[in-house]
Amino acid sequence: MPADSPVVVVANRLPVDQVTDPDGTTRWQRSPGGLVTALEPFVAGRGGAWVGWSGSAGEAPEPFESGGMHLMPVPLSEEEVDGYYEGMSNASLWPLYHDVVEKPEYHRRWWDIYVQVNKRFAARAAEVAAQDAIVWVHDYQLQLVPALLRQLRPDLTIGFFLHIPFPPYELFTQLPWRQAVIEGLLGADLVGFQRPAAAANFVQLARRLHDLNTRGNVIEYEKRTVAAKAFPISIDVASFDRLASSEEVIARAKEIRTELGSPDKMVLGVDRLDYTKGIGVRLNAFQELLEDGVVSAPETVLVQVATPSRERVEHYVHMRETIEQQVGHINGVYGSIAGPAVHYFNQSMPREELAALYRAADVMLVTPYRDGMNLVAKEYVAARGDLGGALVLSEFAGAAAELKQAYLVNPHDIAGVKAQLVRALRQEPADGAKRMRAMRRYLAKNDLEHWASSFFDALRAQAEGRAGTSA
Ligand code: ADQ
Repeated sequence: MPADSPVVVVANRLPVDQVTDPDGTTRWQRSPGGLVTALEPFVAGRGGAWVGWSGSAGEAPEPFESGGMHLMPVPLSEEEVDGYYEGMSNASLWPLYHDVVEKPEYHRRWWDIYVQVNKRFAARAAEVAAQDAIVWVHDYQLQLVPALLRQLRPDLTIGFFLHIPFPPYELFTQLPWRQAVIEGLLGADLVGFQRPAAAANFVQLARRLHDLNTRGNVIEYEKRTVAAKAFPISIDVASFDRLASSEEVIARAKEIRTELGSPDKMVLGVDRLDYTKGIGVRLNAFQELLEDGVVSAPETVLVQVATPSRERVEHYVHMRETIEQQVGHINGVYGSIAGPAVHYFNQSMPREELAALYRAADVMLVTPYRDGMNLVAKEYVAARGDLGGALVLSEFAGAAAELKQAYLVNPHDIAGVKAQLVRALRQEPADGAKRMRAMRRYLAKNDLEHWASSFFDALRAQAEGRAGTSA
């Protein structure tokens, strides 16, 4: 592949998944995620490239074209998937960056492999980027890429965006390789976060760990400046709204209520099965409300959809067992022949079905202990073109700073969660509609396109500033 891409995205995964058809042939299919939708317009159609892992261990396929983009697969061996992805990324950095909700494990072997894999991603990006190209690196798996890439290609403009929270000094400094990670990020011209507090944490770490001069959100580093700023991610609001208002989805939403036994109230949770998401908080609050007799089943039911995730990481295996035991317990005590109190699905669902569930639910419960943003909360609001429903949202999700009319909760305070859930269940329709309208108005302006273009604009401005200083 020639080194001529003016825009390069570097992310852990490629924007396509390999699928096998019934006749045994394999092909690449565009991944369903929002990131792909957001970035495609900036990359496709102008010779842009995407560097990422294919999702399976072993040799990587040759570079190929898809959806108007050059795709550059990065190979990972079994040992690298174990050390870089499941180990360093998901068992060290993920829990550390989420307020150590689970205890992070630190292993020197994982770190060495993380460094090795980050070098490979940087080398691939350096190969495809045109002179003075813009490179946008994503997320906690690739924090060393900005500096490694700058060493190889000082001509590039490099942006980095972290999708998850960034911890304060007091937590981050647990990391045995804390200086190397900050140095890695300082290779970028612009470092984007979900929340301003995360950007401030990064600036403070650069100042205290590396003794650098900082002015507001700008860090002076090696005769350049690095800006740190919040760019709260969003969803494709209009398309989700359209989907959820389609006749098929509205009909399916009615059908879901009927299939559930026509309950008076339906409460919903939708998450990746992850310990940061606070699924246990919801089950505890709902169980206590049943115990207290404040709600009863099957008049009020909880539907929890939890997509299987990271099933080879030990914390996740244990958490799944605990949740499934609790669901079993609640249904054993409060279910009846008429149906269970909690409908639990350990499945991934198509977008249409998710939209119908959102549309059917009276209350959406989003209770993470810590979450960079939480797109489920935004999807729920986008789906409620009927202005129905109520959102109960953790203060510790990035989305809480934007969806201010939600019923906000502290997930560590079960009494508070119960009280807000009851308020949401009993809200006056007019009050609910007012809250929903305000949140929808905000989201309509702050959609995914807005997120991607603000980041690119800020990155280009940094690049122009750089050119201006060196001229
Ligand atoms: P995630 O931790 O994966 O993302 P989130 O933002 O909630 O969390 O996104 C989950 C996505 O998966 C949503 O689009 C949702 O619809 C989908 N999903 C969840 N359960 C599903 C199911 N059962 N079936 C099908 N789809 C399901 C990370 C960070 C977040 C940040 C995003 C984007 O942890 O804080 O918002 O990146 O930056």
